[in-house]
Amino acid sequence: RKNLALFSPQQVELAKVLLEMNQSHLFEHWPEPGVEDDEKRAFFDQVARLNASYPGGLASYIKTARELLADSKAGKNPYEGFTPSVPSGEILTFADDNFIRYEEAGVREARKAAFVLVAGGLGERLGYNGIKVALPLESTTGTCFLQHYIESILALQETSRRLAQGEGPTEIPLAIMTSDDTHSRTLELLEKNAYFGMKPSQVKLLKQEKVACLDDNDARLAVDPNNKYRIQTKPHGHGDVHSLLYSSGLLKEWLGAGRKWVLFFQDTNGLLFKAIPASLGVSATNGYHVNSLAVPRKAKEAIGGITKLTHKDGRTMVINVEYNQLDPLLRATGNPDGDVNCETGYSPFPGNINQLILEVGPYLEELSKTGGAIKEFVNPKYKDSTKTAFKSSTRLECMMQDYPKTLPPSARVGFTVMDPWLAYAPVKNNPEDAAKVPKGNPYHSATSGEMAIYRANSLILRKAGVKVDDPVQAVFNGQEVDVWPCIVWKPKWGLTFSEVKSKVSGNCSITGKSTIALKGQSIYLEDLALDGALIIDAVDGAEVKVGGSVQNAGWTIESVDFKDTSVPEEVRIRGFRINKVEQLEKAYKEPGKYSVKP
Ligand code: UGB
Repeated sequence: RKNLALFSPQQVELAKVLLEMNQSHLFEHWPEPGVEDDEKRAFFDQVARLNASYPGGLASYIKTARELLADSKAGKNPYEGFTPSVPSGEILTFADDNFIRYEEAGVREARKAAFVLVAGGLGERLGYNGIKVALPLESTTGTCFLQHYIESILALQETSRRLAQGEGPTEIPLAIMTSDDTHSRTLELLEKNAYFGMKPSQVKLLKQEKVACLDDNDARLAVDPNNKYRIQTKPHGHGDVHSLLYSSGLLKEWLGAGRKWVLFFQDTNGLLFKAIPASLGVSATNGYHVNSLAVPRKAKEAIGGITKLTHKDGRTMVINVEYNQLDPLLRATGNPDGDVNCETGYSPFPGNINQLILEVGPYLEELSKTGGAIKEFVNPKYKDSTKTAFKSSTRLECMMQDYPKTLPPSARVGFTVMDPWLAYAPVKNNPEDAAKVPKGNPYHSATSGEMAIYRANSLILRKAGVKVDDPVQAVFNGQEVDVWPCIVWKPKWGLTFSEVKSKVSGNCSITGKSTIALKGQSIYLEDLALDGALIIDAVDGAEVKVGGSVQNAGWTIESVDFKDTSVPEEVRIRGFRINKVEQLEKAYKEPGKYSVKP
């Protein structure tokens, strides 16, 4: 009270809110006026930020925290009254007629899309020191995830624009959710690389704020151990993306500009854009308000399961059940074996890859009611079974895939299951943890993430009629992987199967030791027999026909030990490097017609 004169009326209001919410301990150690006044004011700056960035403000945060902490103490099951069952959704098979139809529909819709990348996470499981979007998705070209994502969106934009013949919006916007942990490094990466070819005005960065930590079951806010004038904060989770899109006005802007779809995606999945056109086609064709992308899931794999939940009162919803909750939920509802594979070798519950496609209109309508608030959870680590004290402070968390939880039963919520090799290869686990993954389950490491790119591209070219040798097995960083030829291409070379197919003709073959990098839109493979390394770079407007027999010593893959700190971190986490022995390399910098025929 003695300090009150130091503060603005808004700051006094915030102090009142805190006192009303039983948070007087925050001021207990404050000295007399005149001592550390700037620090006291800085404390209120932080409180104002915490208050403004949470739907309903701090009072609402504390109230929800008390309720959730009481439920947690009582051991309340969040799925009380619900029985899980396997939902039905759209199951796609790469390159069949149905898939091609959906791809065509998706590409047509793409010009009405907006993309949202959630990249605020530190990636604690991976333990990489940089930001994850700066990691190369493969080391043949060294392209990083962010570059690949932007180039994929631009390729989609170009193809969609051509199909629409200039009608409707032409630029596909990209929003990136960052956090204090990733914001400046993400911006720097974009600026240093001229936004990887996207217009800077096309990209919007939305920074998520952390939320206040809680010290006890009464939701007393935790004082930062390093500064008594700060509240300790921790990340709130990827669910923040909804309130940010709403409060920033971006969603409204997108709807006003005629956008129909928002596509959410995560920081490290190098395969994702191969699945985007077809799944957007599914959304458009089936009129889904919510479409979650999924892949067959191995039991106990650390990805959530898409589940149909039926309540005793008849309510149903199709929702992600997070990987640590699926097994207990199944056991508690008459499935004593819990989360196990069925006769297909996979869990019957499709695996959530956290790629969501939402229809903008109904999405904005829903957020206008909720302000973007997503159902939260709390996960305190208790000191003992009395559940009265925590080992360390906790906080509320939320997940973006929980958005459908507040939707009315009339909402059209669906999902699309893709071939696992086509759609999902995240880089989430560090080498030591990946090596411990049960045999047959995906590693989700930098090693498997890169190998999955080569496998998918090999399988796509096979479908397009190219003879590609079988893979060989190798072990890197303790993980057994299939090594396919290192085949990579820029998204503009072929984002859909039809595009890839249109660029390949005659009898083409690629041997197991080969590498091919196609960096240009109009590169055509005609009767190419490749046994070695071939790199073609062509500007837009340069049409290059590549054929005949290309043979050289090629590029080899050399093992690297992840403990060898003399090797850069992004190389050693994958356990190998590429040794560029010999290659045929051609670059075409001027438009024109060219032919490579050694
Ligand atoms: N992220 C943020 O932007 N902000 C945050 O505060 C936290 C994360 P993780 P997680 O695909 O395998 C999810 O940590 O949360 C971003 C799904 O919940 O990589 O353990 C972060 O930058 C799960 O159902 O994953 O698990 C990253 O881009 C399953 O689908 C993204 O959010 C799993 O992903 C995901 O964060 C999966």
